[in-house]
Amino acid sequence: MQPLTQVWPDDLAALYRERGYWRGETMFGFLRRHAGERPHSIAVVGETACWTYRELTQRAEAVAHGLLALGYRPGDRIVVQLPNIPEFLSVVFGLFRAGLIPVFALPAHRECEVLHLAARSQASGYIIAAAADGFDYRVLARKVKDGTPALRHVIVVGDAQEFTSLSELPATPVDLPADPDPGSVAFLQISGGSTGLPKLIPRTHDDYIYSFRASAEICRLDAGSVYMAALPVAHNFPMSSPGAFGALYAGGRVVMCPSPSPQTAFALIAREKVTITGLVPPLALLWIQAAASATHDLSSLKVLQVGGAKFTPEAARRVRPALGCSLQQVFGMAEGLVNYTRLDDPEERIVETQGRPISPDDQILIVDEWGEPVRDGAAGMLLTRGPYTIRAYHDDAAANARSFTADGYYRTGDIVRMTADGYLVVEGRAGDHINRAGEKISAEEIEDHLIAHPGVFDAAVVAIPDPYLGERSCAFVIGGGNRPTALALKAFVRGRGLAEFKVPDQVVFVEKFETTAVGKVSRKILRQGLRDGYLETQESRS
Ligand code: OOB
Repeated sequence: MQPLTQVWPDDLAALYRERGYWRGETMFGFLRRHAGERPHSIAVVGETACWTYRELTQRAEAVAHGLLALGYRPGDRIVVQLPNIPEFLSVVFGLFRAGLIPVFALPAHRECEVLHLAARSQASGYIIAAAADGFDYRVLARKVKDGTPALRHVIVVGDAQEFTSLSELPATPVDLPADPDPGSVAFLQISGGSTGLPKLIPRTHDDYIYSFRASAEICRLDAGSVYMAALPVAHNFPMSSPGAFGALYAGGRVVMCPSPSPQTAFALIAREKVTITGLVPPLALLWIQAAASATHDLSSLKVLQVGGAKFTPEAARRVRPALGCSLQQVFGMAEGLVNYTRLDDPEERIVETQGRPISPDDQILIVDEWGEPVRDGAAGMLLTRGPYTIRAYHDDAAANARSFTADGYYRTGDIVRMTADGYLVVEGRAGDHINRAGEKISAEEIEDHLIAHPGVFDAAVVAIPDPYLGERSCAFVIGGGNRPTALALKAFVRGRGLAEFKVPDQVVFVEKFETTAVGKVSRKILRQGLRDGYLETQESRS
């Protein structure tokens, strides 16, 4: 098996330890500590379940025992695709306890993405819920199993059918392994993905715990805090910024919200007295709108975090009047760096900027296209390195060569500028991806699927500004002999087993793509031209 590593240069690793960022704790270790210190405090609440720290820890240990009894060994990788249910935590902490490596898939992922994650991580297990949000994950699991010979078990929360039920894992007594090295990789997170399919991000116990411990401090979480995971909790934002893990680290309570719709979420906020939650911009807009006629008591909510995509100042200004809570902007990435506006920042800074880094040792470079630092206050490409930003993706030499500089900076692909007081403002992206309501879509990946249709000669996918989603996807398509209708083409892409959010929102057929005199043009310039041309036509129409 391809070993899992994440290595910082020795001098920096020593500095990060000396400064107290990396404290040698492990993911299961901190939960066990809480189970000892606050056994009867509530750790997690779902629609139907409610577990104390002791119960969560015991359930996690049972999962660890069961998986080892099935024959799994420390270091084995297990794809986890679970919705926002308490079992997400018992499973993931169970994997940590057994020394198994969770590979996080989002509930929206379908066979294309899951097959890729399973293959790239060399997974031998796959943990799903029977069904969620009207989708039967066992149907997906059959396809994933067929395509992944190394997959030994599919483990199901709920009715397992032909698979293994989580509640019926073998109870044979087995020895649990010793705690892992805190510098070792704890799990594989997935990238927002700017090119191709999601890349795997190895995060260590030390670096990840630092990121959510410090995030919890910035957000002033304590044992009285109630964090609601409204976004899919496997995503880095609701998981660790400060997210479910940060809330647990602070000894607080996690509420698993099955849907971010105002209807479901408002009822849970009122019932569980939620104090903080996080949303992507389109959902924040929806909540702002719905709050006007809401009958639920939302007065417990102190902080609404918004991140994952740019939140416009106009929308940001509406949060407090509509929801009666503070806004915190969060600009982060699964690769590491997370920026927050601080709770005591002046309103203008909270509304106008995407915050500043967590750590005094987050190094930020803003460079021009030649890699030279821009002048103060000018926009440029954001590069970063620091105590919780990765130095390499797992098993992907090409992506590593592209995404990291020789001296270890991660090229975020984001265009930002820095204010005089050190806050970042996101201006756009250098890459070719569409940020659809916080879901990142790779233009390249979708073009590949479109071109696979026999009636498609060529395709270019671009981001079009959208008042609700921030950006939506538009596929420009040159038809071949038997040109499909737009609807048929969307159905074709959907049929290839992609996450629904990746199906182009719009398909525009064109005769040809403009090329330069030499007949060559980079797809990046091509996409830009198509997008600009399209936007101009729309303007002249309106
Ligand atoms: C978060 O993580 P990912 O890995 O899904 O996506 C990262 C990318 C960033 O590089 C940037 O392009 C975009 O998402 N982004 C934002 C943003 N927050 C993320 N763009 C503009 N404004 C923002 N506030 O999306 C993520 C991870 C941890 C915390 C928050 C978000």
